[in-house]
Amino acid sequence: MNYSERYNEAKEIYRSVGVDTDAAIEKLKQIKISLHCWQGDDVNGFDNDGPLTGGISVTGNYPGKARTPEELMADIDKALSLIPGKHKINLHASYAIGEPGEVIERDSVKPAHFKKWVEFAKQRGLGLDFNPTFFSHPMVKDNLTLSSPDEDVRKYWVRHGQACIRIADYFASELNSPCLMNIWIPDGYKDIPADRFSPRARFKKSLDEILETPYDKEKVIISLESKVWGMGLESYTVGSAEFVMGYAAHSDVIPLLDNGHYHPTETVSDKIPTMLLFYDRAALHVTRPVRWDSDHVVRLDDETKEIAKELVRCDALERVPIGLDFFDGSINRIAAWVIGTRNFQKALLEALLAPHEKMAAMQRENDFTRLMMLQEELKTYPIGAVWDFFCAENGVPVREEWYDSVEEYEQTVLKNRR
Ligand code: RNT
Ligand code: ZN
Repeated sequence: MNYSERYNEAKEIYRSVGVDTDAAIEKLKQIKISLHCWQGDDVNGFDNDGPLTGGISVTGNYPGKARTPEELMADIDKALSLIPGKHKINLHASYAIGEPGEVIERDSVKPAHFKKWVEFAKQRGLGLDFNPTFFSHPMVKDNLTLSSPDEDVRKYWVRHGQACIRIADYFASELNSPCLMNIWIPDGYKDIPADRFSPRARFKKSLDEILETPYDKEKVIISLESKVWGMGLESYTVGSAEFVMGYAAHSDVIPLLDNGHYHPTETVSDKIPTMLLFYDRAALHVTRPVRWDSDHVVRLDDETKEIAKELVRCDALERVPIGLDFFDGSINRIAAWVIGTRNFQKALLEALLAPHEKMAAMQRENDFTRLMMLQEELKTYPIGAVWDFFCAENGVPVREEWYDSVEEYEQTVLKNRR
């Protein structure tokens, strides 16, 4: 199939509204998305075999989930081979790799436990991002970690945070690429608390203690992710949006916005331009909430497109690291990665193919009729021809062609994992 012909036609159509498609695809190629390792194994990790806790949950029992580092790495390779561009891998501390029989304690996890991941990233020219894992662990007592009133518990998790900064620093220096280390804690209460102040004061103190750990501030960026509620944590979340905005305003930490972590009518697309007025950077977890923070696979829906538009029209692609955060165990997990990542790339492409300056001028001039007309007409512009060309140029399968190889992988590899 000749993708250039359709592309050239599309190029002319976009040119008529002042959009340069060559520039758009060149820009898209540079945008790194951080692929979350945890879609591959339902957030299990390798450092213990307890249940998933922390107010999050994965449903589905699709066969073939990765059980070992080797399997997870192979699955990531498979997914990356079907996603255009060069990206990053986002790891959780629970994905530490020990010697056979070694028990890795979260409070003493070491860079050495991630040596294999660094080799993996180096061989493929990928960057690594990192997350301390403050969930799915016996030291999470009564849903509390860094805000616990029990000093043994609190201190344990402070040491975990400190250990993770050293690992993030190791990633950045080994790979000579920036590492985003994101802190999210599940701490909260199921029912109406008697004291909302003290847990947050303890969380603040714990963060201060974690951040005393020296690290390369040029290369390691630490973010803090807020949340409105979780399962079993319905009434109170220690790390609320205001907590994160406040802490980030008074420290080197940047805020991270997960679009599943707000009340249903709030939108992260509206928050991005606001945050950019007050913070040098703000990070993202792109996900899809369905009625709650369900972490469904990212679709090419309106809010996803709107988030991408804000990144592009605020010229914020350098200031907003993009990570994905969904986990679905009910479908082929590799396909989930590919669908979600390609969807966010399509959203970015659509954003790059819009004449933002022109439309902003219509808003300034109160020409809202013309603005609505153009916004709607753009929806049926030939983005598909540009996307197909982009995939072909970047050596990945075009349109649904990628699915054949996932099916084959399922038959030859995933089926044997029992
Ligand atoms: C949970 C947060 C958090 C996790 C991952 C696994 O609600 O979104 O980002 O999903 O760290
Ligand atoms: Zn998240």
